[in-house]
Amino acid sequence: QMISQGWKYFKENFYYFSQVQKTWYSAQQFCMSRDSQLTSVASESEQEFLYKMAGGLFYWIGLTKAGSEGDWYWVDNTPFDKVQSARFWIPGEPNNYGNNEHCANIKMSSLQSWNDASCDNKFLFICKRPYITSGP
Ligand code: 2F8
Ligand code: CA
Repeated sequence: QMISQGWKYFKENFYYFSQVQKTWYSAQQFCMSRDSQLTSVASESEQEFLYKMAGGLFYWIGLTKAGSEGDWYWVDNTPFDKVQSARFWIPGEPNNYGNNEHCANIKMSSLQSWNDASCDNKFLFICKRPYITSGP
């Protein structure tokens, strides 16, 4: 059972808060090996759940850039809403520091908690897996 393996349940999904640090890509590979993906953040309540659980430590989330424009997207294919998501960045972020910050993490215990960082950095990470039931 997932709970006994350390997954936390919130609103139809299970979340895994790692205890080891990995690069963004390696973290996503780990999540996929557990039938999950680095977490998306699709609502304020989900963001609140995640930053509170993160407790001020740095955790990779499933947000990265694609294409020549470097548009942000969720690796689990949740549509990225740039307007609704703007409030979740730390003020001044994303700043693409050193022109090499193409992955995002939760860095602050605050609704405004996201930072863009180099995908090669090793951080803790959060996997998300939908809870599927067979229905009524
Ligand atoms: O001041 C914000 C800035 O802080 C660091 O760079 C000095 C962060 N780097 C990493 O987390 C690797 C930047 O991403 C951040 O914008
Ligand atoms: Ca940054």
